[in-house]
Amino acid sequence: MTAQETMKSKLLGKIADRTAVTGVIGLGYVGLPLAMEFCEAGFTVLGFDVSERVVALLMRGESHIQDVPAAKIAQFVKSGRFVATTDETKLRDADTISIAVPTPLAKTRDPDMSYVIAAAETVARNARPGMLMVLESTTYPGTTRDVMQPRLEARHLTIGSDVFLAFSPERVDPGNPVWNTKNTPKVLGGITQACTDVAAALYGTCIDHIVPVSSPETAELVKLLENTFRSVNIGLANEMAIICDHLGVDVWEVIDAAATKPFGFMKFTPGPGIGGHCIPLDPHYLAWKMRTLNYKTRFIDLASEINSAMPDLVAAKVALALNDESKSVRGSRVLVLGVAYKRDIDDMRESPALDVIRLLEERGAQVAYHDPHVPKFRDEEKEHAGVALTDAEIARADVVVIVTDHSAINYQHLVDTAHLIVDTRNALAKTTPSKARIVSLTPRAVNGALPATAVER
Ligand code: SAJ
Repeated sequence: MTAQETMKSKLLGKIADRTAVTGVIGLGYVGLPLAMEFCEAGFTVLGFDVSERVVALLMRGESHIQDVPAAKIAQFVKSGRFVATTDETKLRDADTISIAVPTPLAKTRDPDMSYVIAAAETVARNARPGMLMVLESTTYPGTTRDVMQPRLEARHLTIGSDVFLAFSPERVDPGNPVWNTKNTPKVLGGITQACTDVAAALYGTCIDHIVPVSSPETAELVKLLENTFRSVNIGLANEMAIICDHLGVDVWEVIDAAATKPFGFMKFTPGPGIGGHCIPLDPHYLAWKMRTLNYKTRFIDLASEINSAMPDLVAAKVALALNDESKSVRGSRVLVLGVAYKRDIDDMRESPALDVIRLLEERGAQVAYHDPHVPKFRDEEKEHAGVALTDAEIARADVVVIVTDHSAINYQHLVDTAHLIVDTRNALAKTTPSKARIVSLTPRAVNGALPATAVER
């Protein structure tokens, strides 16, 4: 047996009998659930994070991630199965290291690779023969080969024989009641076949369905295709809203009817723009990479252009709605309803509500917000505190703007109480007409009747 085969078979053996120590760098919404799955699979797990606060709370058996119960952490900390640390030298004891650190965009909308580079250097400083490293952070194609591999080779470690290196995209959807780390298929691609084999063996111990692909670039692109697909189709839905507004047609009725097609169609809906830490960001990693190769990724750029223009369109709708009441935006009181980036969560990252609020304040509106999941938040300038959704608060608003359609809101009571509502999410579709005048992104087909402004037949 060659040296490579020996190293590979030794590591495969330690994975099979669970004596391998599995390391996870980055104990956030991706890394912590993964660490828990490794614990459940019977491994001793070493979690590394740069945050003293996170490491301390985890070692107290507490959880900072909504999908990871504190009891599970406490159980594995107590049994010694899970240890969190900020001491990178402890990584030398790990046989495998999965890296799940952030990959944000810089202000220039270019990739901010600082976290990945820091993690790569941490791994390289503590790497030893026999280790498997798997990068999970969403990034541009080529990162594993161009950022991870050279740093390991600089330590005289040959990929595929001394150490094993792969990419495996994270597919964590926080709060998803159906899909979790264990039951979501896991794509992975290694620098060499041996790298792919070892990565597949590791993840196969705790994830139901493994999808090996032929290279890290393939795996990196799989993730980018998944989220670019969403961004482009959301952009199409938003452009359809603009088209329907010009034509005097209810875009929601069009989409709902199109969605009755049992094949060849997938429903996406227009809205006030796109938020979150994935969809607004991930496609820009691919666009950036392709710019370095002098290729312009037109679909990505156009979708981004349309999606990021939606907050302006919403602000214009609000201004028009107030104008129809002979009111100016300046001096009007606006109540924004729902600020999280999507329904029924508390995450504010890249939320379009931030842009809508800023645009309305810039036009002189007095903006308050209510969000049952977000009692307060800080933007670049100041802290915002939510207001209670009382009848008095609704009544004193010149206009209520539904930006995020949380399920917890009583929308019928809202239309019974408010004077004027701008609905950017079709949240009021099932309400019966009442006191409030309702303005949508497009004219609303109420009770099946075409809006008065429908195109002349
Ligand atoms: N949005 C629309 N119209 C749509 C769908 C979404 O305007 O038809 C908006 C949302 O309101 C939100 C943004 O786009 O502001 C992103 O929404 P999302 O449903 O894509 O949710 P995310 O950002 O949480 O995306 C995550 C991604 N998961 C991973 O990357 C692992 C994405 O791949 C998932 O498909 C998505 O969750 C999901 O399906 O929940």
